[in-house]
Amino acid sequence: MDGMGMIDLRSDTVTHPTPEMRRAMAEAEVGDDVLGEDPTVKRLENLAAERLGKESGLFVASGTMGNLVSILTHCGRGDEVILGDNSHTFNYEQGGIAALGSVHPRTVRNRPDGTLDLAEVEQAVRPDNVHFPRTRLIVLENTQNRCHGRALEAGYLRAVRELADRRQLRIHVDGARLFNAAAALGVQAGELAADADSVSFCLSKGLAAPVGSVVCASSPFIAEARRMRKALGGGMRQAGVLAAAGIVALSTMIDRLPEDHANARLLAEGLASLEGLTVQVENVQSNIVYFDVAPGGMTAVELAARLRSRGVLVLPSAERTLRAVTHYMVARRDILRALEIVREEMA
Ligand code: TLP
Repeated sequence: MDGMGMIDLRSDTVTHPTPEMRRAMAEAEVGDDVLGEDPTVKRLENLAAERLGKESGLFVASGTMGNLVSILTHCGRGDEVILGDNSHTFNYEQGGIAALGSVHPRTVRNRPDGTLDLAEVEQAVRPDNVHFPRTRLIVLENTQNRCHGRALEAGYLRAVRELADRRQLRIHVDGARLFNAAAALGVQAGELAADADSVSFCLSKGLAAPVGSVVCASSPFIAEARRMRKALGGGMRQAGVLAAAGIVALSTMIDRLPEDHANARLLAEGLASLEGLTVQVENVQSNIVYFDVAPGGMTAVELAARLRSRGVLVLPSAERTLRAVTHYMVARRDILRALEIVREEMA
């Protein structure tokens, strides 16, 4: 529950910084990071890169900026990127890769488990022909937000890597919730980053930092990405005050993610047992729960409004679909309370 007494399940982006983060922010050693002089930003970038087994890291303002900077570093004007039709980059980033980078998006269907079918990806790769754009990059999302927050396994990522190598393509992973994926699969995040050329992950979602994401990749790639970040207006000065919270996020918030996943399961099972709601409980692997209202009854917007009036916030994501996301500000008892309220409103 938050300070206003609301059970806010709209997203894990609503999380507030922890008291330890606020202390670290107040005490952070800072410098001008555009001049390469902020020791706290450097510490965060190194820590993140180390965690993911990459050479270097780059602190960026958001997940959107992490994807944009990465894709624009991989691709030039008119290059094509293959990405899922349910990916965040294709759906929720304003088409920034096209608008700002002249990068051409080519979608391949996301399967319900979040993966792209390898044969379909292979078919989407352009042959060398004067009529076609050049395919440069495959973008994967882990966890896959719109596919129930499903986690992509290391074996699948390896198979995409083989395809990419064979067709001379690069791979970017939008790992906004990469640590949730690792927790869901019981592996280290580095295993899920190993086959990617670049990975971005968010500090400001389940890890509860107030702001920021980190892109991790080889040092030459990060040097180019740093130039791109500056061009996009993302060069930040005494950003150590933000990075300090990110360091606390990495060191204190990862090990507790399984709690959020258990709460999401509890919520999914509870919702599934209610008349008029359907949930694909078997797909709930991480902290995201999608649930559908039956045709004929309330719409998603109507149910969300009713729940809001009772202190429970969820996100309508389609006509009859709602999303609930668990995080550290929602305890098990809040889930039980939310279920009770949904039950009453559905009755
Ligand atoms: N997702 C937000 C909304 O934009 C939908 C949310 O509440 O889930 N990649 C993925 C997979 C994401 O889910 C998000 C944010 C981003 C990138 C962008 O991160 P920000 O919001 O920091 O730009």
